[in-house]
This record gives sequence, C-alpha cells and structure tokens, in this order.
Amino acid sequence: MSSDLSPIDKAKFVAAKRAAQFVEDGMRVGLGTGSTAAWLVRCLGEMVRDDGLKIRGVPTSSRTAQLARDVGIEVISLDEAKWLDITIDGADEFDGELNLIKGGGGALLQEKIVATASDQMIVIADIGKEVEHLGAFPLPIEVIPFGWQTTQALVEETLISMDVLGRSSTLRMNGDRPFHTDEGNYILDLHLNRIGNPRQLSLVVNQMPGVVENGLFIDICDTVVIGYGDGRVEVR
Ligand code: ABF
Repeated sequence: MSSDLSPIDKAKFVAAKRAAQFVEDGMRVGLGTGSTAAWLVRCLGEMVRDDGLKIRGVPTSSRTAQLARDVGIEVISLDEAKWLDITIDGADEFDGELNLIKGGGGALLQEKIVATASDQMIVIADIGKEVEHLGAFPLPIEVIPFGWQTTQALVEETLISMDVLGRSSTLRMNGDRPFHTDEGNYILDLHLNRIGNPRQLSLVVNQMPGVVENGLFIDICDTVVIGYGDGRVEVR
C-alpha cells in the first residue's frame, strides 16, 4: 500500500498505520475525516479483511462513512455505539499541549462530538502539522445559515472588543460561496495568524448566537502519532 508514496503521503500513511495498532478486537472506533484519517480507515479495513479484526466504526463525516463501508468496516451511528473506546482523527495543527485546530475538512462538529465521546482520542498527523502556537491555520467556525453574515459581524465585533482580532486578523467565509457542512451549516474562517489564548477564544466564540462550534480542540487529544516523510513515526 505504501511503496511509491510521496514523502507527505508516506508520513500520513506511517502515522495512520502506527495508530491502527492501538485498535483492539471488539472496539467501537471513531473514524476521523481528511486524507490522513483516510489512510487509517484503509489500514483498519486491511486488518478487518486480513486479520479478522472485529470493530464497529463511527464515522465523523459522510465521506468517511462511505470509505469505511467500501473497505469492509461495520459502520454504526454514535447513538448505537453510545460511547467509543477510541477515536483516531487528523488535525490541521497541534501544539505542545496537544491542543488542536481541526475542521479544515468541514467536519469539525461531528469530529468534536465523536472525539469527546471517546475513552481516548489519538491524532495522526505529518510533522508539518506541529506548531509552537496555534493560529497559522485559519480557525474554522461553524455557524447556522440563518443570518450568518450578522453572526459573522457579531463575532468580529466581540473579538475586536476583546482585542483578540489584531490588524492582521480577518474573519471571512470560505472563498466566495458558503461551504455547507454535513449538517447544512456554514463554515467561517478566522485568520488570526497566532492564537494567544485558545481556551478563552474557544469559550467566547461558542457563546455567540448563531455559532454552533469551532475548530479548537482543547484538552481532548490524548496522544499524537507523528509521521515523517522518511517513514519514521513518533508517538507523544
Ligand atoms: C480532519 O482532517 C479535519 O479536522 C482536519 O482539518 C483535516 C486534516 O486533513 P488532512 O489529514 O488531510 O491534513 O480531521
């Protein structure tokens, strides 16, 4: 599966393959979204097919659900699982405290619900996702479609009044048309460059009427499995 991969894909693959070793027979597994998580789903599919691994998968997006079924993983809903033994998912950034920015794939709401309803959450990422301070990646904020432009203005005003949005910060929709999530909500991107206090920012943003959730994952990730382009893997 991994012979002729580019360095970035090899990094993602080796991280996913190492993380798959945390999955045991009988587990209810949260399956993440994105290209790194897709490698995990493929690895687990191979273990189901070749080693008889028995797991039930709870996907965090319709894309992941389809891939999981395609590789032979039994897919159930989060409510059928009730609780998860482990969730393995990608990330856009992770810092030294294993706080994350996620949601670049537009699946942050299901990802955060599933990751929170798990005994353990493992992030798989190439080394390029490691940052000293979160924020270089735009923070996705999920809002309901009703009055989204007003919501955006309210969030902006609130963050400016808190002196969070400096001159170099902007809050804008993805491109020129709203990005629809699986739930039919929209994603706003908050370009801050550097987030000084992720915990405070996450709490403030989520208080705003119209905001459903944001892509800051604080105190949720237990372990990060880091892949390198030369095939090395590091578990922290
Ligand atoms: C999903 O995958 C998102 O939360 C995150 O933004 C994205 C990372 O994608 P990739 O693994 O393709 O870099 O988990």
